[in-house]
Amino acid sequence: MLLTGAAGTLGRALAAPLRAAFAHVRLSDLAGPLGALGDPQAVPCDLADGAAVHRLLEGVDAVVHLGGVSVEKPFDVVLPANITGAFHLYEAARRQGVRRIVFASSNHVTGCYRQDERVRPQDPPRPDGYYGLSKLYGEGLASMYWDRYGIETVALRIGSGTPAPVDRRGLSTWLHLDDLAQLVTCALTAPGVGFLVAYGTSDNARSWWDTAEAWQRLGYRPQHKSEDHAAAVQHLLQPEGPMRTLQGGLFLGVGPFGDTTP
Ligand code: NAI
Ligand code: 15L
Repeated sequence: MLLTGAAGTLGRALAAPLRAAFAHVRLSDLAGPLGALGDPQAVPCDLADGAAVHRLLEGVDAVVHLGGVSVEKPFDVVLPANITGAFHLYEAARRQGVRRIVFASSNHVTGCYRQDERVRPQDPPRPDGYYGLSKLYGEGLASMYWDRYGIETVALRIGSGTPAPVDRRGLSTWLHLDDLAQLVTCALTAPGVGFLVAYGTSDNARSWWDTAEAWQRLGYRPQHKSEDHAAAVQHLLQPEGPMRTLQGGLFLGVGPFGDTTP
């Protein structure tokens, strides 16, 4: 099994539980961040480098794909890692016979829904920026590679993976890191998923997302409740305007960017 983005926040939280559950786990990230992991077996790879991604997937049967730009940035920053990189990953998966990919999508695919709306995975996407759009592209790739080539994907629209909710928005979006590990393990092992989109959160009473059916298919049962943290953070609000009223929160305050065309 391959874990991309292994040196990132979620990758560092997932490596140990994945290694406990699966026999062979290959870690990968950009060379710089990867050095800090101190794993001699880890494989440096820039997702924008197609030939390197094809080598990275040799002998791999499943991928947890976390690698890429994880926040809102200008399009020319998002493009190579998240769009070209996702294309390289799926194309390498096809050639190498990978059976399943767990794709770290994001709640920012639907970040322009209002916070008083409840969203299901099958509702129309409303991305809140270039980052959310790149995750929508990844979901589209996953759908196409399932329909045409039989490669299964669970696309997890992750909320906010943090040790505890950080503000009122987090009471709706939080994903405890132990629940993340359970969710990713379920996404790797649940039978017959085909192409499935699920939101990734803990058991949050204030959730904006109706994802129960997808969780049932995955067998995911979150163990943590954001409401236990409500008293500590519910007074912490985003600035007034779209950052407070739309689900994407602070990402709505990033951009537009200056002219970044070459
Ligand atoms: P992160 O930014 O901490 O980690 C991402 C990793 O990807 C980094 O270690 C970075 O070096 C690597 N990376 C960036 N460009 C790359 C490239 N061209 N080639 C290879 N590796 C590259 O992000 P985090 O928080 O760990 O998130 C992991 C994944 O989950 C990301 O795809 C992110 O978009 C997604 N996600 C995370 C959420 C969260 O709450 N942390 C919420 C929703 C989605
Ligand atoms: C994401 O997609 C980001 O990767 C993460 O850094 C958080 O900002 C998260 O969404 C969120 O919406 O809280």
